[in-house]
Amino acid sequence: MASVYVGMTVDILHHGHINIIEQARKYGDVTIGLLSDAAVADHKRLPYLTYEQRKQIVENIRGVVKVVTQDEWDYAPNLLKYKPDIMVHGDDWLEGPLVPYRERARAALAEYGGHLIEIPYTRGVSSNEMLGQIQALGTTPDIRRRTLKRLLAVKPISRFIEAHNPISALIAEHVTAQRNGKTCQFDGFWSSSLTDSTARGKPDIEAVEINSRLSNINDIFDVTTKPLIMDADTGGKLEHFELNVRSMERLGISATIIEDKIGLKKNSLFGNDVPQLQDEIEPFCEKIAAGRAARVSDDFMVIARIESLILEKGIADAVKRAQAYVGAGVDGIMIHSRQKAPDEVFEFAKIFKSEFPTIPLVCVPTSYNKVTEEELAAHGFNLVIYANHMMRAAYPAMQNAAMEILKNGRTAEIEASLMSINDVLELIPGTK
Ligand code: SPV
Ligand code: MG
Repeated sequence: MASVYVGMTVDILHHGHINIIEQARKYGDVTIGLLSDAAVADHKRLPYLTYEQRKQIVENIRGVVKVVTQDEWDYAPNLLKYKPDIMVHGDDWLEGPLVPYRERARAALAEYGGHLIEIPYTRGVSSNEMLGQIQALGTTPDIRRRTLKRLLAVKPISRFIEAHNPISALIAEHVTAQRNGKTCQFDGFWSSSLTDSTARGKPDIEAVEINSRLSNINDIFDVTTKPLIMDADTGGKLEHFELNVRSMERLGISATIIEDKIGLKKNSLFGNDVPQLQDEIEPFCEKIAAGRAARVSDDFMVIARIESLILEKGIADAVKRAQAYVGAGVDGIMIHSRQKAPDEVFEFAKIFKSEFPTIPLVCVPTSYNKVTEEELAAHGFNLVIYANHMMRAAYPAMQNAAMEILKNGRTAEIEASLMSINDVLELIPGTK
């Protein structure tokens, strides 16, 4: 029997997959190259089903003799490794973004004398369309919550963006862009104390009470499916933090980040320009441990944010605190800085990662904004948070619109810079 290779993701199993396997088995014994979560997450949204769940499904499809892991979006490495006589693929890759992958697969097959068979793509079915339907159906708190840990396990660096209301979250949920031949999207949302406070016209001093913030997140969760990390400021009193962890976890929030400050909290980007106090190590460790003990599931993460660099206490203080917080069981560390260059967070990352290579490291590059995700990943960061950019993008546009209406006594002048009513209808399903 000839050996036949078919690469697949199989998140949402449909008759298109069955058709292709039915066709493939006419040529020989079918091996499915099942794309790993990492391979998919590099190009698309993380699959809803885990690799193990997807594998279980595929192994039980008639005609599948073997399942191997395809660790890359590119088929070529597996073709060269397994050297199947035949590779079968749908003809949907004759045009569009998959063309370079087709070329690489052809070159790999040519290297050892394998053959490519392209079969007509099954009409009227598309995983992408189905994905849209799943998004319309929504998700559950459990599935949403555990997505962050899955992302951290497979992506070199995950990217989260601030969302301060459902419409900003909807934009963050759906927006995609092409970069280096890959489709990029945001992996999840940051519920920022700064932008949640600003949206309510209040200063960022822990004045917006937790129930108001959770209610806002609940509204965001009504219309989105991606995971969310909540900025819980200092975490408040230990006893309150324990209760709040329960509420956050129940809602489906994936992680909370608490900062090691005490007293009247001021926004970190002010640094020592305003009076701010850092907590002692011991009580903050107790708060971390209490928050973790309050969780019901292991999926919810308590991440500690170190403010030593913000308060100009130096790298050694930041490292000492990181060691203590890890000792208290923390699930991740965020190192914050308000420098214009990333040098000090890179220095911290180097020391931290050499001691704790598996503990997720988070950064918020608001001030050192020239650094790229690739550079951050290369220096050991696992998660980047764009902490306030949706808010800062929206309000100047509103201010300008309001001013132009006043100036002109009508709206014609600003129409071209506004979202069209059709785009509004497109963004909000069910409006029409
Ligand atoms: C926030 O977004 O509220 C943060 C990050 O805590 S920062 O504003 O940089 O302090
Ligand atoms: Mg904050």
